Amino acid sequence: MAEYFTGEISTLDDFGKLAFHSKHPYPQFVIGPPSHLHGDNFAYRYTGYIKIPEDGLYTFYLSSDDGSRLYINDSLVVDNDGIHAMGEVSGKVALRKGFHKIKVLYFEAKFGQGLKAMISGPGLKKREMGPDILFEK
Ligand SMILES: [Ca+2]
Repeated sequence: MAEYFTGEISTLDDFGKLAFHSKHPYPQFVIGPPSHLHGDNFAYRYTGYIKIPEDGLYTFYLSSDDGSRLYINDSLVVDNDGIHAMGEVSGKVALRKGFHKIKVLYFEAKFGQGLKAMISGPGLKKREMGPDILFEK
């Protein structure tokens, strides 16, 4: 599930200042419509659950232009906040096999835009998180 927001911010700390626009049933962390309506000054909040295949230490990666953050079970794991060109930041967390809450925040200020969210760990080679391991409930 993705919630789409509009407004001008330069850090995800100010996410609360954005205006809610609409909800979309995106099955993964992608920049989709209706961002084409605005081009600049928009943001997404993606929420759902990730299925972890076995107990172990997992690495999450966010590449974004501009800022992004990833939370697992409401704890910040990857912080790639701020206005910047595409660049990857990662973070590690120990997880049990099964379903865990996942949330990604993303904003685009001006010029180029992009977002890529990946995972690696026991049973998972580094790969984009897709609809086979992401669930709405
Ligand atoms: Ca940008």
